[in-house]
Amino acid sequence: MATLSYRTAGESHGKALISLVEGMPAGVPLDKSFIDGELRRRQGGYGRGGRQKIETDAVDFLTGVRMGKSIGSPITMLIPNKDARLDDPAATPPLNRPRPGHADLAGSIKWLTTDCRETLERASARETAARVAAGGVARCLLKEFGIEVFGFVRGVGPATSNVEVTPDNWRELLKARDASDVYALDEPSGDRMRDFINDQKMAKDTAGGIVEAHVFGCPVGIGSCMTWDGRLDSRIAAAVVGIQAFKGVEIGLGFEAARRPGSQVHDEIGYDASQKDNPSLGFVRGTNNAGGLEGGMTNGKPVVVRGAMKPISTLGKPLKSIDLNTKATAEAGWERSDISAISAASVVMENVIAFEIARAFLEKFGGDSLTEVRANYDNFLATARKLPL
Ligand code: EPS
Repeated sequence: MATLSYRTAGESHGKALISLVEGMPAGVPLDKSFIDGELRRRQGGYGRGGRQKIETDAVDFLTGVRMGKSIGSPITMLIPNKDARLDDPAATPPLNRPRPGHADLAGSIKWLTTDCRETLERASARETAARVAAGGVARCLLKEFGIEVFGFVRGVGPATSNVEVTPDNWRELLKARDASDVYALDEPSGDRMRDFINDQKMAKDTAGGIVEAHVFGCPVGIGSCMTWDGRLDSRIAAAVVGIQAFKGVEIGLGFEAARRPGSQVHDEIGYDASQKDNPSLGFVRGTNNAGGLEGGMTNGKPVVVRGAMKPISTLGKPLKSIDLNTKATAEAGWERSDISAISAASVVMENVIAFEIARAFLEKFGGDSLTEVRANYDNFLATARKLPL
């Protein structure tokens, strides 16, 4: 049985994006309307550029699915690009003036060219549509076990929301997020975020921000402390900083934990027999500063992750750069882009995290079919409830 994994292919203005997911057990209902809904949300958000008016992203399942369910074979999804023009040199002209912050300079030197075009076509965040599709497939599995993921925008520039997210209020907050064009949780902070984006637009500048995701319903014990790359927090961190333009990741209290004494960081442990049938097995905590992960394993509390996205590197008022052909000082190149893609980034982050949760989930409970996975899951929880054995 293959480990759950995915690959993407495709350029921003090539024919299509492709997402290839391997290792999904047979029998998992794959909800195309849910996955397409996530792709639509990724296209949305306040401050986006003209590209999203051209595209209507949706997946076409090419392989691995029969009658709406996985059959255990590799799953391929195609997302066509309407704005395909990669082979037209007039429509995708060379870009010789690298944008500070983009992959342009490093990529051009690496591939021994002075045309940044080929690097930027693959480096573009358009590729995140394929990651969202892979995450969407993973979430179809997680949903079978009551595991749900909620992502939103915590802040844009200096505008931040202080709304607390809990297992009891997140469904209400999801409605607020879906009513917000910046994907914020409350209107006053959403207004401030929008104002900051507007200010950057007026100044021909760009905005970054902080996105947050909460994963509810994880059983205790997925991930492992046995190897550095088996730790679920190390995988989540890699998946998050692997998103285009992400520069930082925090789990639970994150960097704040380093500033406090231990007594104000660690989540005291209790037991509540009335909750023993939950995936948390009844082990309760008054706080969740660990963000649901201890020793690289889920501890029964929600997994909480924040990611920092830098501002988009294509500026309407370009920064100083050079012409790679002459080495003379020049303004950086300009391509159609976004003022802010932070709302889209929240959708990408929640989906790449979902994929890592699903991967670790199948490492613990894996089987060739959903029926086998369910038996393994139920058996583990039933046995853990009997402790001490
Ligand atoms: C994006 C598509 C791109 C950009 C943006 C994100 O489309 P285009 O280059 O045709 O306008 O809008 O990409 C970047 C911010 C970047 O730096 O490449 C998308 O679909 O998310």
